[in-house]
Amino acid sequence: MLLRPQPCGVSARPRARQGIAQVVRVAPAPRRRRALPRTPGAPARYYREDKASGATPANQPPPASQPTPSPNGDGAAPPKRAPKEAPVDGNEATARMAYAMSDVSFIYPITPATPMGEAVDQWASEGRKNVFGNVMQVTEMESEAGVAGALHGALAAGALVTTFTCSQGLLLMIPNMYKIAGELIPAVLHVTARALAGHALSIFGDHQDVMAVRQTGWAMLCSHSVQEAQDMALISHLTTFKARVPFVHFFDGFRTSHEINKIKLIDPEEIKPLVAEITPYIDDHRRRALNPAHPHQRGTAQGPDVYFQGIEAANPFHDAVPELVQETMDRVASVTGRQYHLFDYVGHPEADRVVVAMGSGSEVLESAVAHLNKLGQKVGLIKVRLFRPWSAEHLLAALPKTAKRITVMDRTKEHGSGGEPLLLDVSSTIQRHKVPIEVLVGGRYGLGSKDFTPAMAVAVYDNMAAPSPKDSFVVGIIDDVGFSHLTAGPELDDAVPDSTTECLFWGMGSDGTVGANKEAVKIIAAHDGMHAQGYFAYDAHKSGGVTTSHLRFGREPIKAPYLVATADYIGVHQPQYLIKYDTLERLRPGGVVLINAPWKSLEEVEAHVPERVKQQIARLRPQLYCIDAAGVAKDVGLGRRTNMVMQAAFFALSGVMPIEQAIPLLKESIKKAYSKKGDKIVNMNYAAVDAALDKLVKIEVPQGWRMGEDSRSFVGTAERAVHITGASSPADFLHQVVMPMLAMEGDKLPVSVFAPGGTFPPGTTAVEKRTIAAAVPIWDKAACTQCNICAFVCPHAAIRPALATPEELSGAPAGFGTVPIKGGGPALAGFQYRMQVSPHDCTGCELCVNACPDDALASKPIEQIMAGETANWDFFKGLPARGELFEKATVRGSQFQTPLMEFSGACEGCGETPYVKLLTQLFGRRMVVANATGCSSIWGGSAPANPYSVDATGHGPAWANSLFEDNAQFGFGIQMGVKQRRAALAAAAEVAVAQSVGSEELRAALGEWLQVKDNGALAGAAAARVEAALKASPAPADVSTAGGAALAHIAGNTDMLDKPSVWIVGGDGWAYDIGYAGLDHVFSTGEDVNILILDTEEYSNTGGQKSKSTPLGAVVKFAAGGKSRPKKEMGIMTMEGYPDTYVASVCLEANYNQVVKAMTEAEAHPGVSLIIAYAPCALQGPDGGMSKSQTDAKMAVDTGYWPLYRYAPPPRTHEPGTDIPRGVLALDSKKLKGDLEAFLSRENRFAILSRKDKDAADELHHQLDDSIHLRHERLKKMAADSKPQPSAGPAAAANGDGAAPPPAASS
Ligand SMILES: Cc1ncc(C[n+]2csc(CCOP(=O)(O)OP(=O)(O)O)c2C)c(N)n1
Ligand code: SF4
Ligand code: SF4
Repeated sequence: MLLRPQPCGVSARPRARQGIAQVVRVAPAPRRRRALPRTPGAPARYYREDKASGATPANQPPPASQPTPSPNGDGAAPPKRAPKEAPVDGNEATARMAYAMSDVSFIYPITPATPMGEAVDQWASEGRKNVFGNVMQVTEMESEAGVAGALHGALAAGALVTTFTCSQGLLLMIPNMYKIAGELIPAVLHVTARALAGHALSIFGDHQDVMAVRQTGWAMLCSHSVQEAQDMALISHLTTFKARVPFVHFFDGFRTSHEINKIKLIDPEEIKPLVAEITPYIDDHRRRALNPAHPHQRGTAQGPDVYFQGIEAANPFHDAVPELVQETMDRVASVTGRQYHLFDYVGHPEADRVVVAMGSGSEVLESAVAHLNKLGQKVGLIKVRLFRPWSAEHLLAALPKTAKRITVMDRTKEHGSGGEPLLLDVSSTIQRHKVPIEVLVGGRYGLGSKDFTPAMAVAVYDNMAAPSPKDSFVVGIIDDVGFSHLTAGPELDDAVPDSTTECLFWGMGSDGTVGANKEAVKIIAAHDGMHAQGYFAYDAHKSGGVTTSHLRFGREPIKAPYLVATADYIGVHQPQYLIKYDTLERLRPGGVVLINAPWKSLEEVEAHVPERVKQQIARLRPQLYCIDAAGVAKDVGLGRRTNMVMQAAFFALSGVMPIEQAIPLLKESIKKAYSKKGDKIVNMNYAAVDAALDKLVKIEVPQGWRMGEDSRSFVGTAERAVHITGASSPADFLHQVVMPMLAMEGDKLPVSVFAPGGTFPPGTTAVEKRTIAAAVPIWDKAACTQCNICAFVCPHAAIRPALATPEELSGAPAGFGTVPIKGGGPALAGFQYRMQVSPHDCTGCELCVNACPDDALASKPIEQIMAGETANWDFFKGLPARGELFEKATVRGSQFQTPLMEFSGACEGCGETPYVKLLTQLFGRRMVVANATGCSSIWGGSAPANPYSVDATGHGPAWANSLFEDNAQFGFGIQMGVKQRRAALAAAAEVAVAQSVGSEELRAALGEWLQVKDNGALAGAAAARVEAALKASPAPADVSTAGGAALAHIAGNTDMLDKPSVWIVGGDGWAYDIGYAGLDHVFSTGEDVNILILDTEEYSNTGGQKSKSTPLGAVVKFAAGGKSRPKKEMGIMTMEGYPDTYVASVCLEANYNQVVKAMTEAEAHPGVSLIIAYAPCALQGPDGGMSKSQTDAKMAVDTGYWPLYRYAPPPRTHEPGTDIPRGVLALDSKKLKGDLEAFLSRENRFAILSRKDKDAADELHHQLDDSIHLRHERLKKMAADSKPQPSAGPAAAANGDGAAPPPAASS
């Protein structure tokens, strides 16, 4: 083991500094890397000029001009002046060029492309000018289909238009993409290439989406790095006008879009000459536009006589694209000095093995090429830049004549195809041009952002050298079903330059680690001669999840688009992660480890870390440091914000730059970030930096410590997972899949453990045990009045009432205090009551503490109560559920029902989850949920965490997510399927009864069931009787008779006996915008479905963009200047447009009873029901955080900002000659009171505009006030006009399900 005392970073200077008490100077071990020698005689890059065909198309596409002379032999002129260098991510790099080159943009959020839309919206709102001197006009549309339509229209009008999207969004654009290409209109669409939703949704990167549009006729240009994202964006914009072919410019989602790297920025000023060159083509584009001054018609319908020829007429334009792209590449190179080609070859000039690849993976392959050639092999790589139009000639020109074996790497999968798309293109080129090679194989890698590393790339080249190479292989996963995988060796020593420092940070979402690391990248990259790269990986939790930051720093450019594999520095910012995850697995021997913990000695470390970590310390001999960041932050007044402390410690220990230079830069960045908040905050952060350096503690690990010790106690994945979950005997799926995934080791799972089709079992969050609360509520039995409101408001189902007999309590832990149950009559006599918290599942949001009307809950630090309350919770879980003793449809009674949605991954205090939790308490055992994509599909369905669970009989919500845009139709389809199956079941029951088959009990039970089968409250009991009778006398085997067949049918479909309760759930972005057309259609059908809109008044899941529910004056993303139009009145529109729909507007945190009533009534209504639920969200920025969101919710209702009402439609028929019945509207928030401005000033989304532009805010708030009063008057009138009918109240009238009709406003 090497232990030379030299810095792990690029700075060789000692990091000695005044005032680091107790710190032994850092002396990280050296990297075990050697500088890469150049392959003798081989240039670093090798490109073969291709021969243009020379033919000029007859029907006049613009000819390619003469290539610009290439002053340096490589086609690239040196840049005129030193370009500005800056750390940016791929999205920003692209958006800068898109903004500079376009006048109009239509946008819609989708991860990971959203930041590009946000950037252009922001720049436009600041009045930034593009190269044409115009401020871009930016409009958010209702969906990507809408974006594509608007794009087409603006283009047809002659505008310069761009947009940004990926994945499902790109799929929605396909119809218009055909149109735009068919009409030969120049445009650029920037795509962060992302996976598609198939067996599961994935927001991560691969090429499935772009491959799904390769047939639309758009040119497709691929960027392989952050630098290229900028350069290819520009090349696309410049070429499209000449070519009259629209361009998709794409790069890898997350890997490139979200990687921060130091690049050479193109100054929009310096491209003006290039723009001047294409001005005639831009003018042509405008002249071709639809214009009554010189009209023409387009978009005609054509018959068999001419349609075909019309398509072929465009050929010359598409044929000309490759030359035009190359020409633009050359022109751009003359300005930037960076020369690209349609296919760039790198590697040995006489390579016998060549890989063809596209995207960031090619950068990884390039490091393998360097490594292998250095070992004396002859390998090469062709990087595909222009994918469409495919230019076989240019590919062949780039391919070394010596190549005998070729592998094509695709980052996509096409089930059932003869090969993935890039492979097919290369194959056809090879075959049609009769290229004499021995082997051509294809492989897949990197789907859904699976890491692709240099060692895997080496495996690809090794495969090619084998006597019979694997074809259609995968790399990066273990395919133990088809055995198609290649096995990679150890990671390479020389994949990054020797001078590079690699760092890995383990943080918790919202603890500031990621933000601090982004700042560190900026600080270091700004340093002369330094390069920096940052990549950040998150888990699926909305908050409190794990983040890992992968940072690299060095003196040479960093081309390493993969995770850090051997870290010189590891920061463990949450000490519990040492137990939960294998945090040190990627540590380089002798590297630096910093743990955020108050431990001061090796003994203390030993006492707290698991055996596995001790073994790693013994084996890897890190330089180990601890810091009590929480203590430091508290002392300087920063409370729980430990990020500045950890960042200062990082600069002190990592050695990436001398500490005496780093500290002033860090302080400068503090000043920049916090000066708006005042000197006090700035000084507190300064103090945190200074104190951090003083409080670092070096833990000396003696030579030979624990070496040679028995490692049988080594904790493996499963054991660690058991530790996390607290489970004692993990069942198969949990053990094999869920637990390794929870331990962040899903990457190691083989194909065979997954259920094909992507299904996951219920209730897995119950074993997750995140333990993220700093303090949890403890119950005061003397003060409690047993209202159950705390449980009612808890978003996480982490506090629940217990009911037990004295006998059941005999084995209770000592701390399990109870009191006699209050009320409930004889049925409850003798029962004891308790309110129990689950300390591992509570998020510490304090909603329950603030909601308790009796002050019977107080937050206590988790370490004080953990042991006792864990034992209490475990005991509580063993008590019988006693929901049946209570009336469900009450606030108190609902909380005695076991929630069948628990411990979701939502943010602390989320306002969406309590609604869904309550639904499961009311109807969970018979619910089917169609869930739109959005926060509710992420906290509700991020594998392996499934919060939907089952009751003691195994019944519980069946949950599915189709797509964001089609959820209403999906839920409607479920209902139609259910309806058809139940109709067949009813028909069979009728036959069985009529033909007197089966036992007498069965026939009686069936007869009864037929009476009540559509009544949700009664069908369950009748179903149980049918099932019992069937069990008692099974169906006869003879299915040849009608009666026998009917009985067999009933026996085979008992799961349809109880009435399914179909719920269509989603956010306002879905309901008001992208899914509205579907929703509207479902209203029109009158079918028995229930719709719940979780209305956060913005697109929460993608970071808070504007929806049509966003109110006037709110500053959200895509409305940087404040929303200037009123929100859509979904409830009023529905009541007026579809009066037979049940409609309720509710706010759980403001009126508990009303929401229970509304849900009960909605479910009982036999037609369509709509509940619009006000859902406080962290992104609204309530004053005091989510723990105080209840105050905001109450003010929202009091001021009329959020009205409460319930509308019951009239009966569907009425007696001739009587009055036509009307629906009944109950306005539950009758009077407006309170001060609207006081409410608005509590919420950052409104307050932000008041701070920025008081006059604009006053005006918009005034308009908002007016609209609230107008709506209130309107609702009052609607309520007064609606007369209660004797038979009104669909619930009572239709099925007697126990729900009272809403009272009329007058009653
Ligand atoms: C076609 C398509 N476009 C965009 C997205 C990205 N996307 C996923 S969720 C979401 C926002 C959801 O907002 P909302 O419906 O209000 O629900 P919330 O997150 O607020 O609960 C968006 C834009 C997508 N999944 N599919
Ligand atoms: S603090 Fe929040 S998560 Fe914990 S029990 Fe209370 S409401 Fe539930
Ligand atoms: S709705 Fe808001 S609070 Fe709830 S999970 Fe989404 S972002 Fe978090």
